[in-house]
Parts: sequence; structure tokens; C-alpha cells
Amino acid sequence: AEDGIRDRSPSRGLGDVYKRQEFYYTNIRMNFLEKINNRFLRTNSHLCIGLDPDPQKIPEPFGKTPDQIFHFLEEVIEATSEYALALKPNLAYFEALGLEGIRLFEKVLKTIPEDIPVIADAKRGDIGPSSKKYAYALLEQFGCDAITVNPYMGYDSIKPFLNYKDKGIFILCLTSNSGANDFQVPNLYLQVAEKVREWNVHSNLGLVVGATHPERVLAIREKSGPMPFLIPGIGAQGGALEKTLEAVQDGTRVPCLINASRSILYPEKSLVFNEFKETQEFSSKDCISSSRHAAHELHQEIRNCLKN
Ligand code: OMP
Repeated sequence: AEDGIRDRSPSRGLGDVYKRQEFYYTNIRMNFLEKINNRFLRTNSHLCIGLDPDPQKIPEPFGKTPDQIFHFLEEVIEATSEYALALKPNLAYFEALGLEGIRLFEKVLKTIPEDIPVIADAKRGDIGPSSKKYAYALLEQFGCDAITVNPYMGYDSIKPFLNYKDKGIFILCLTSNSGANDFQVPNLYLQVAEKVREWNVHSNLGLVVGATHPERVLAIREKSGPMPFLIPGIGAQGGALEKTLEAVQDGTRVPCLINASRSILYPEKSLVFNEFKETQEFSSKDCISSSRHAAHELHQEIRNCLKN
């Protein structure tokens, strides 16, 4: 392709289905953790940008057709990549658009620079043979670097994912929603953290820990030991960034990924966005500047919390 960043050679050997190339650095293939660490060295960022394309929310100047949504995502990715430790497309938003959505997912993956780790937010988990297919679909066919997985069905449902030693597997531990209190609290989330530590024989596991329970993060860390935490729930869900980061810092150099989706894609509340809105020429460029501004602000806020 003419522009280096989007130059993606097609997959090796999987028929006509697109597969992201594995990322090589000085000819050594990186596993997920190495890829994250490498990305961190380049960006100094803990921000994971969530890609949740909702046609109802895509800014007007872009439009709502799959091509227009693609254009929007492509621009957001490009404008915010400086602050992106990782990107996390949520499959629900793509699947909700039907076949076109799956094509959109594939197209978006192609547009993401190889050195940005992609976490497929799919929250999969089923009996072993079915989990095996889920893992194959997202980690091989689509070539994502990591996936979110639901541990409710136990070890044999997780095992097919664990076997992908070079990929990152984020297991739901304590989710950010209010329903986390129905089953996960008071004990199950700690059992999950303990089990995941036991299962982490390939050092490829991490936990999903919502930022809406800062008071429980320390206990999770004690059970899990050092492993990456994927932390959603800040921004639109009102999670406590500073308190969560305080608890997650345990002196080890284990990456934590702070996810924000809506507050970056559609930062209606940002000052910049409102300023633009008041002007007559509210353009697609303004929307993208606003997303970039939101990513920059959040990146700074995270860095400031980590300094304290
Ligand atoms: P925002 O609230 O818009 O930042 O989006 C949060 C994203 O993280 C959504 O894609 C959610 O599906 C996802 N998420 C949670 O909000 N809570 C969780 O406990 C786990 C996840 C996730 O696995 O990413």
C-alpha cells in the first residue's frame, strides 16, 4: 500500500480469510506481554481505547453506513494512536451490524498498525470444543492479539484459550456493572483471581477488573499475583480512576490497561466538542480532534495518578 502504516500483507495459509500478521521485532516474534511492553516503551501510555461503534452515536458529519463507520473508526484510530497502549474492539457492536459488521471488524483490524496490540472483547467461554472454535476464530482467523473470556464454565472452557501461549487471555474477574454484585461478590471474584494465577503456566493470562470497585482491587492483586489487569468502567460508567490505580500499583512492572470507549469515541462532554458544536462549521475533522483531545487528557490524567 502507498502509506506504510496500513500496509498489511494478507495472512499466511488460512484460505481467503484475513489474518493479522504476527508482529516481528528484529525478527523475533513477540508474545502478547512483550508486545504490550514494547508498545508501552513507545507510548508511555496505559490507555486502551475501546472501539464500540454504535450507529446511533457516530457523529453526524460521518454518517451511519458501514463504510462511513469504517471511515470514522479509521480516523479515530489514526488520531489517537499516539496514546494507545492497546485497542479493544467489542464484538457486540460489530455483530449487531450483521454481516456488514463482521466485514467492518475485519477491515478495522487491517487498518490497525501492527505494533498496537488488539484485544478482541468477545467475553467467550463454552464447553471445550466450542471454546476451541471461539479461540481459533478470534485469535487465528482474525489474528487478534488477545481476547476477553468468561470463566463461569470453568477450566475446560478456558483451556483452549490458555493454549495460545503467544496471545493474551483476559479473564473476567470483577466486572464494572452493578450485576457484579449478584454472583462475583463477595467471594467468587477472589476465587477466580486465585484460579487464574494457578492456570497462568504460560504467563499469558490477565484479569478484567472494573474501575467501579477500587476498594476490592488490592484483594484481587493479592490473590492473582503479578499479571496484567484490563480495567474498564472509567469515563461513561463513572469508575474511580485514581483509587483504582493506587490499588493496582504494587511495585511490579506489570502492565495495567485502562480502557475507555465512549468517552473517547463520542466525547460529547468534552469542552473542545462543545466549543466546536457552537460554531457553524462542525465538521468530521472537529469530531476527530475532539476524540484526540479526550485521549490526550485521559492519558495525562492516568500519568498524573501514577506519579502520586
Ligand atoms: P465505556 O463505558 O464506554 O468506556 O465502555 C466500556 C467497554 O468495556 C465496553 O465495551 C464494555 O463491554 C467493556 N467492559 C465493561 O464495561 N465492563 C467490564 O466489566 C468488562 C468490560 C470488558 O471486558 O471490556
